[in-house]
Amino acid sequence: MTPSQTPYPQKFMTLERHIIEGERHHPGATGEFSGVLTGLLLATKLVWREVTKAGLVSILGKTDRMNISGDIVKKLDEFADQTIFRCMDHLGHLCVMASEENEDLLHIPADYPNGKYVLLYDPLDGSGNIDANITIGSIFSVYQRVSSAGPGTMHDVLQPGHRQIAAGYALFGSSMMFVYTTGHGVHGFTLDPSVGEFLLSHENIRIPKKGSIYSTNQGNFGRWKPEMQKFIHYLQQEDQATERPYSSRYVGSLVADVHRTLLYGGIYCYPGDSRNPRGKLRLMYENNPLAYIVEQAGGSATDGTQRILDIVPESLHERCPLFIGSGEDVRCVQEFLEGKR
Ligand code: FDP
Repeated sequence: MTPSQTPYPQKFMTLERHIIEGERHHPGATGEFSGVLTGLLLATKLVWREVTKAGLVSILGKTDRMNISGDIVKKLDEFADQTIFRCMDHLGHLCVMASEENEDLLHIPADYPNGKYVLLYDPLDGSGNIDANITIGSIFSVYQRVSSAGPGTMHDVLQPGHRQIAAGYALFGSSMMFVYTTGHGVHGFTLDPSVGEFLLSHENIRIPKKGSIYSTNQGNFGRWKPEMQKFIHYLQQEDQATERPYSSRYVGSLVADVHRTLLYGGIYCYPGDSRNPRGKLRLMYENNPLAYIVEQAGGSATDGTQRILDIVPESLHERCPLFIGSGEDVRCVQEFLEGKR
């Protein structure tokens, strides 16, 4: 049997190979952008290693700090936050970072050079689920700097989501996955722990045009506007032609709920409500990267009034409502929210 006749795949597409092959599509690329992605790969692998030990060691548990959004910060969040920063601070590719866990910009230490990219990250999304051994993940978003040189500024960070040049997430579930886009489709890799490599398992993910699953924290129903309540009632009604009633699924880890939506289709909603008119989710660390990924996969994302990626951010930790998923389902919720149905 010749090598080309073996039962193995013709190409072993590891994540690192995919990143390098992507770089070849950009003549003149310096390798710095690839360096950002491989840095993130190492960082998220280190976080995954710690996540898998979470039930075994004393790292699990709460510290008595709150993050700037008022959530209780658990130890694993801190570990993930610091690990990502330390894996990325010295590479010379970034000029500034910002993390959901830190109030201010994270500057590159003076000992290291500043580069041309900006990294925003949510180190551990869905942290309320850590203690229950339920899927959580890390989300990242990369921009090109707009300032010319030196340390990055707030101006470099506060860019609308459509200017992202890469976004992705690491998913810590029954296996670890790394899903990313650089604007040329969305690709998913699954870690083979026996060799420590990510192998291409989901090539060019396309979200179904319409789904039959909705995902939202329905405990907030009484606080929603009537338009949102009406939309959920609509999804619950019986109608074969439109595959209703939809099924309801809610993990409570945004990254996991959006990952399922990406693969199976349907809609994820975190609307504003009477207590939190701007909802709960953060534009820069959660909504923008996930909107970029879902749009790249053929879906859409809106805050109810405009495309998420067109929102011009005003502050680092601002929140906004999120409706994301299959194009037809997002169009449908939009019509309800605008009172057209
Ligand atoms: P968590 O607070 O556990 O970190 O934005 C964070 C987030 O989780 C999302 O991952 C999740 O979808 C959402 O909050 C859950 O919020 P609710 O408890 O209000 O449903």
